[in-house]
Amino acid sequence: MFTLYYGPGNASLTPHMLLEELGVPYELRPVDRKNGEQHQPAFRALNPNGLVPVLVDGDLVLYETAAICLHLCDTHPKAGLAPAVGSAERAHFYKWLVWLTNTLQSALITYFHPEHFGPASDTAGQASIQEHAQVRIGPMLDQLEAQLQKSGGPWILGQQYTAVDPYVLMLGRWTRNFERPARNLPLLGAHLRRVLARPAVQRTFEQEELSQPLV
Ligand SMILES: N[C@@H](CCC(=O)N[C@@H](CS)C(=O)NCC(=O)O)C(=O)O
Repeated sequence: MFTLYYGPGNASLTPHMLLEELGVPYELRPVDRKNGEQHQPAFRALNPNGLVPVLVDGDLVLYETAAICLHLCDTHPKAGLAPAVGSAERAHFYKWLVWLTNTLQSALITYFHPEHFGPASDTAGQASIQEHAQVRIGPMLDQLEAQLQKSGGPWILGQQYTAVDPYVLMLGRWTRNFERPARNLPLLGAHLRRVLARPAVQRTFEQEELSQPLV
């Protein structure tokens, strides 16, 4: 039995979508971020970074979204949420998963947490950090658009739906209030809607009570 520590729409959304996709038993444990539960000793004992998600699988306590995705793929190989180990497709799968977590997600965190990069009291400075983050993120979304063109879709890697697809939906969703959101790119927007239409994803969004616009 898995336990997923989560916050609605947070980085935990991808592991949650994967758990629903796998159809395995799991328990959801909300983290009260508004009241700083992520900084309390009990949570820090699970993740010393004070960040969600955390996945507990028996004696295993795991943090970092991409690591959780890989663990879920590895423990459920028949679900086909990752290409075969050793294949070129698997190598590209690793590349996209790592790029999503350390490049696009990281740039999005700059946008959502400008106070990590300059004094919160400097309103103009904070706005400038956010503006620059949006400018940096634009070409990253273009890369996803180009990959869908190259792979021919319907999924990021082509014919196989893998863990990178819900990851792209989660991060694409985070751009929903941008001047140029992910949904406005033709192939990427269609991809987000395809992922969103999956029954497992619909169930996840309902459970997290995510409101419109969904992407
Ligand atoms: N690299 C981490 C980042 C996770 C992350 O940034 N989580 C955010 C929510 S989306 C969080 O828990 N923030 C708590 C805080 O900033 O205090 C991962 O992917 O697991």
